[in-house]
Amino acid sequence: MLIKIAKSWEIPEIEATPEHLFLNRRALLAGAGAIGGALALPSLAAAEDPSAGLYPAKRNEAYKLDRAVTPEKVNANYNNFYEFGMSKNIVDGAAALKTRPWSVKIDGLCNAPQEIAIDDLIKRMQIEERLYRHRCVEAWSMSIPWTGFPLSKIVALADPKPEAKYLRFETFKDPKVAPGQRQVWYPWPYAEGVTVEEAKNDLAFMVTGAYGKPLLNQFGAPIRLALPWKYGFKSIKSIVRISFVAEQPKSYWEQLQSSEYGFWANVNPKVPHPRWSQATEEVIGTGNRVPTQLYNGYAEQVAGLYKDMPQDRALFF
Ligand SMILES: Nc1nc2c(c(=O)[nH]1)N[C@H]1C(S)=C(S)[C@@H](COP(=O)(O)O)O[C@H]1N2
Ligand SMILES: [Mo]
Repeated sequence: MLIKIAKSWEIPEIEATPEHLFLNRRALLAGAGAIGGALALPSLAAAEDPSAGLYPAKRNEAYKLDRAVTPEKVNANYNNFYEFGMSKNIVDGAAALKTRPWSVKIDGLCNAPQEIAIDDLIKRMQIEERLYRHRCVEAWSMSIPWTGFPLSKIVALADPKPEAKYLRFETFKDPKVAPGQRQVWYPWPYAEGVTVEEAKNDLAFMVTGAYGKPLLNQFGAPIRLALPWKYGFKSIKSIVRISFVAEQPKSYWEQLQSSEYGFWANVNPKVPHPRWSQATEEVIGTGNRVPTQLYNGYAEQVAGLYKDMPQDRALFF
């Protein structure tokens, strides 16, 4: 099928309606008022973090960027973390999240189900630094020095049974600290999923740090995912549970609006979101708008994962 696609320079102004406007519409429909204020609890200062001594980790030079790293100050003040509010300014709200003690439960169809304390997990997994691009479905991007370990190591640790076809990830649920979660008509906790094959791809990265130190709360401390070839909403933050399952998991966004946020969510400049173009992206902090690349520029590493799949499905969004 031929689809007429406007060249990036033909696209007038950013048409993107951010994810949060969709959420706001729902909030209005539900007749809700404003979100309550966050509790003013201090976050774990980087120096007190039990894993602080492991940073900065050695950079893996195989992961290069074609653009500058987004300054930490810019990135750390422009975040999507709907548990803490609809705006990009969730730093103060996210400070209420207590990231110790914290553990990650691994369960479902695997031979070694277990619950691991976060510091034991980080120590065990030989963390490294990688420079990754990040492309939000809202048509903006950043570049981040993440620190962490390949998701394939979690697969190896869990030893999945042959029936396991997917991993399902879940974020914490605690409406006392996360005001967004008091809006009970959303499908909390935030959840996401990938196939076992995707999880074994070397690019799939469990992130425990950024900019040479343990993750700041707004980035999804103490552990989040980075799937740089997929739209950013797949990169779930503050993970408490990873389950090996037989059926394709339904993500938070898919439950809200499956016609706009599908399971695969592979970055594809040629397939517009139903409400805006994906042909270009605003590089946050630079004022520049650049063409978006297929699989966000990672086709060489990941296109093979989807070769047997109808391309219109794999590359929908
Ligand atoms: N638990 C949780 N994870 C989440 C989100 C969220 O709201 N809650 N937002 C997602 C979206 S839409 C994006 S673009 C990225 C943003 O990551 P960043 O703030 O580090 O740029 O996190 C993703 N992971
Ligand atoms: Mo996003």
